[in-house]
Amino acid sequence: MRSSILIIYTGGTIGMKTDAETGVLVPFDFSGIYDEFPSLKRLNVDIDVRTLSPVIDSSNVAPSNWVELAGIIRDNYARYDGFVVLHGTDTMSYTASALSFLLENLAKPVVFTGSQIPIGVLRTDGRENLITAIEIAGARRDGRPLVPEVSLYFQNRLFRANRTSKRSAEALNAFVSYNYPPLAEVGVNITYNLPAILRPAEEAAELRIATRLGGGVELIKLFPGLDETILRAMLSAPGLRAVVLETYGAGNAPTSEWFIRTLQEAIDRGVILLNITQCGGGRVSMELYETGLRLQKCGVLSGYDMTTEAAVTKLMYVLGLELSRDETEELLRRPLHGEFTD
Ligand code: ASN
Repeated sequence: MRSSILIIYTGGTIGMKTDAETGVLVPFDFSGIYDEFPSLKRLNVDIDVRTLSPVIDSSNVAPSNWVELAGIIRDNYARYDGFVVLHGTDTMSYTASALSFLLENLAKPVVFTGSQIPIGVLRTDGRENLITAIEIAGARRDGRPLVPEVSLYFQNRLFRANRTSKRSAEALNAFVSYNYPPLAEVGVNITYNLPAILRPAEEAAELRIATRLGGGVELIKLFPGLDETILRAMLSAPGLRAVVLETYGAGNAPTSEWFIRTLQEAIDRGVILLNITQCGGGRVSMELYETGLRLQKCGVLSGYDMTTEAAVTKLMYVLGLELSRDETEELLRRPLHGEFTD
């Protein structure tokens, strides 16, 4: 049985090609995808393309784009078996993480990909990324999709999207997932890691999307020498509702009196503090050292082994639900879409 796939092109390097006459980079027209890649006809999929207007470099992506993307997927959900989102690499992990929260009850594949070299340049990595992402989005076994979650495919590996980060502005294997194994590895064959893939709780449940993301989120990365006045100013910013605190190692921070007091005052004013580690790999265990325990005691929440991208977008999603403080914290304490291992 053929699968039908909707490609949503948002912008980024993958959508550029060299103009044969002038030699400059011009946008690639994905609606002519079969002319550019006749070999796609050999895949067992029917492809439609939707191009966002305007297409954007992913540095210009804003939460409103995430809501727009979620809306496109919802509006086309019944008509397609899977979705491929082509996105600039710079903020792809943010968008893909956000979509993992916004798309509630997702039971079909949504595969993000992009490229480091434009698709119309001879040595591009985009061609393989695109073709394999399409194949994965359409892959089924016994009539059911093999990867019914939001994923990110790049350079031979398929990851859970909300576990990824862009790690290189140069390497073609630009994305990492330090704390969760690949959902699939691609060599001569595509080998799926089935036990690692999320299964929808209720396959027949209707796709719902959240359409509001909360503002007032701040990201603070600790470093030796962080100034009291600056930290106090950051934690007193008007409209501040939640902070992702990137701490050291296993969730550790200075024990100095002023530092703890400044955090405590923010928490007492109702600001949520979520502790993640600035190390790429590993997790927050605030009970391990005195330097973590002090944070836990003043009400800082553990982000376990979450990426910065997942922590920021999860906070926006949860704040957008406008729940009580207790309900908000309850959603932050448990993984909603496999974004951390507790
Ligand atoms: N600046 C580009 C973007 O993120 C980078 C890329 O796609 N490789 O849109």
